[in-house]
Amino acid sequence: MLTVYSDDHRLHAAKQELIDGTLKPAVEKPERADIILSRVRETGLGDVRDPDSFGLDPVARVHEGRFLTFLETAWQQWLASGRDYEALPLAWPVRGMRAIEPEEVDGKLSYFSFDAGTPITAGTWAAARASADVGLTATRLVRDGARSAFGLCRPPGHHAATDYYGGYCFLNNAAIAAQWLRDQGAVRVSILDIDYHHGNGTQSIFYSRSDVQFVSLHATPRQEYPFFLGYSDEIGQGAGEGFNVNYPFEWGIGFDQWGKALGDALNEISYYGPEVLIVSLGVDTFEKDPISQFKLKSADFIEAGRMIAGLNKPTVFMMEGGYAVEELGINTVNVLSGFEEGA
Ligand code: FKS
Ligand code: ZN
Repeated sequence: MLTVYSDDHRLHAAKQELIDGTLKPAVEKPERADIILSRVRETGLGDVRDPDSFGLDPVARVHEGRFLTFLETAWQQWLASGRDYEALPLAWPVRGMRAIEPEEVDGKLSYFSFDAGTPITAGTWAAARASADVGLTATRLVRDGARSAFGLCRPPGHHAATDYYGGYCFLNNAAIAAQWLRDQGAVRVSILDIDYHHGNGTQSIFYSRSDVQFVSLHATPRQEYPFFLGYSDEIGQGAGEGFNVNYPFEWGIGFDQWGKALGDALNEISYYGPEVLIVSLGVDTFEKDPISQFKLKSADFIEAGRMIAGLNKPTVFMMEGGYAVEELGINTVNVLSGFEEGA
């Protein structure tokens, strides 16, 4: 399996993030991609190549223009307003308030985000664009006939919606790739999201559509971030009804339950019959993940990869979360090599 990787992920390196009510060293950090890349090389998974630039057009098919303009200019605005640390939002338009885009950068940061845990730095926009190109390049390999490819995306994407960022995500790499496949003529695309957190951004982007199916296994929003989406009664709406499938779980589950749900999810996808499968691959379901509460073991990721291969679909893997840095490379590549064994 080929891996697509860009060094430009380094341009996004937040020093700190808001965790447990205090600023702590960011868990979503460049070392994550480094360790995955070295494991890819160590295990001989396959060659590693640079992404090609797809320009902004495929990105603008998913995200709103004013949101993209904001991301592109946010750091300059932040500097111009006299700050030079990291840009964070502070207040959101909740029930009964007015969602009107403010003029000042502090207001815009809030308007275009949904959490305070996602800092914008000098290189965030460049890194996010490179990450989308990584996902698109991997997707094109599969469109051109590869059985599978791995987009080592960083920053991740599944929490980003058409017009807001959050959860360490700025551009929704998987959604951009799915839309690109549709624009290239694929009739149906499925996105299987196995990150520990619900992919609220991806769900919301395709919620009213039948041409992209979204299937997600994640921690229940009753207990876990992103808290406000991811329940099992979210099945899609209008033309999209029946094409959104959520499997929320309580804290503490292991592979017995998770693996069973994965089997079920794969049946749903098989029944839908996509031309291509995109996997939003997070390994923060791991038992030692520092911010998560599932109990998957390293060997379970091999089995998950095998099961996904059993679908027998052209498959693009795109990196999302996973924060147990020591085992992050092993767990990620376990999914990919399990897939190759199963294929
Ligand atoms: C405040 C703590 C809130 C944010 C968790 C974000 C999870 C991100 C992820 C992704 F795949 F997008 F990277 N926790 N800082 O793992 O879903
Ligand atoms: Zn996650």
